[in-house]
Amino acid sequence: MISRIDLRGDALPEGPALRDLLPRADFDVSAALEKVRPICEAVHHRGDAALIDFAEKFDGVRLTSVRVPAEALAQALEQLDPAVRAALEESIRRARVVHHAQRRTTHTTQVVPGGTVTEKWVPVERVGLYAPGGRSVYPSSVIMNVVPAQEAGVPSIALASPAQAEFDGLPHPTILAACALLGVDEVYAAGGATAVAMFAYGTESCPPANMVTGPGNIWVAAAKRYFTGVIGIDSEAGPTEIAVLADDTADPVHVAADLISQAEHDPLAAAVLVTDSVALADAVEKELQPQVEATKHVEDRIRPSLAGRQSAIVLVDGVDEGLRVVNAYGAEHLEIQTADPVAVAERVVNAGAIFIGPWAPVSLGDYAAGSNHVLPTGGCACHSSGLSVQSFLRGIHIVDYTEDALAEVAHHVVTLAEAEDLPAHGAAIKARFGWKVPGK
Ligand code: HSO
Ligand code: ZN
Repeated sequence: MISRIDLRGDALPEGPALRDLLPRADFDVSAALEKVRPICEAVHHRGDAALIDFAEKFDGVRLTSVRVPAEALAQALEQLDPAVRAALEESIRRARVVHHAQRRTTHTTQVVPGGTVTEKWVPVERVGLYAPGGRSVYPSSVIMNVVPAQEAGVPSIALASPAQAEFDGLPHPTILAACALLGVDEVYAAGGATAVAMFAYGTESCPPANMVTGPGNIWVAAAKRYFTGVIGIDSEAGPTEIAVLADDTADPVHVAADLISQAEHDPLAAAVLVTDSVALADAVEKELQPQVEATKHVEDRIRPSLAGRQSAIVLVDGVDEGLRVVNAYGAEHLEIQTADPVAVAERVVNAGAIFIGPWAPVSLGDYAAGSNHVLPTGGCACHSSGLSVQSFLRGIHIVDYTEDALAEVAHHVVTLAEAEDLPAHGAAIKARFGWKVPGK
């Protein structure tokens, strides 16, 4: 059901060569780019009419309005199962505590007497959040997008999610209910690339946004790439990934359950166990069988995910080598199930989020740890972070120098301007001092 990659014995190769030995799904966003181009152009030129036509084509329902009426949000909340409501509220509460603590304060640095640089943090003015429909209807992802935006102080937050034929063209009711719980009242029935284009260009019913965030399939990722440089995006989220770094102290029942938990998302989801214990590898493999058979999404997602080239059990000589492997891989989620998980986690430099020991499974982080579950996939953890308050803020430097402070450094500025053959830059300094450069 899951392949093995045996990296024991020989010394592990460095950097990219090591990464090439590790499993990873193909997620070719550039190929999808050509397909989303006409969709984005249609939304640009025909606005709401294009959104309505695409909803009919892709979601099989003719919309009367792209904007979700307020009554539909209120009704979805009223009809929400009380247990689900309580769980969502707890998830929101915990996410709020963590993201509230991420807020940044204005900071002034005195560079020289009379010369300061202040960095002030300003939220993006308007963001469009995307919540997928179809296979993945995740109110938890609504929370993970909305809470950091709210804690960052974003004044205008809108959300889009695909129209659902079985709900008369409204987005899924649990998505609507989550929006209502979070106080998001601007919601649109738009899916995939059409939703990203709606936010990027704006339409008759939806004003344009400065930034689009949220998970989605390859079409959402391609649309985000299409608009890169035009609007802000979070990341091009690919299929979810779990890596578990474990030694012989790990419980194979837990490890198998955690691997399956993320394989459940998608046939392309990746589940990778890195271990120095053949006994654990054997036990996990044995344990996968009954657990997979006992769960729900077996044939369409879990089996293809575990059997896919993106999943594997990787055997290594020791925890040190395991660390090199997981750092080369840069997993979206990394569980450490070793004798001393805290010390091991300190040596991890590439991961979207790290889950320590036996009592912090990825599922906890998906719903209710307080951490964010929108995390970099596909190795992007080597250069990017998950969604946070910071994602929705811009830092603006405010430069404030007195005449004396400028005079003190004027000759250096003029020298550098001359060295770069930009005399007008130097002239802007000279003009202030009667064309004579102090100190030169
Ligand atoms: N594991 C997914 C998030 C999610 N899980 C939503 C359940 N619902 C990516 O981090
Ligand atoms: Zn998940």
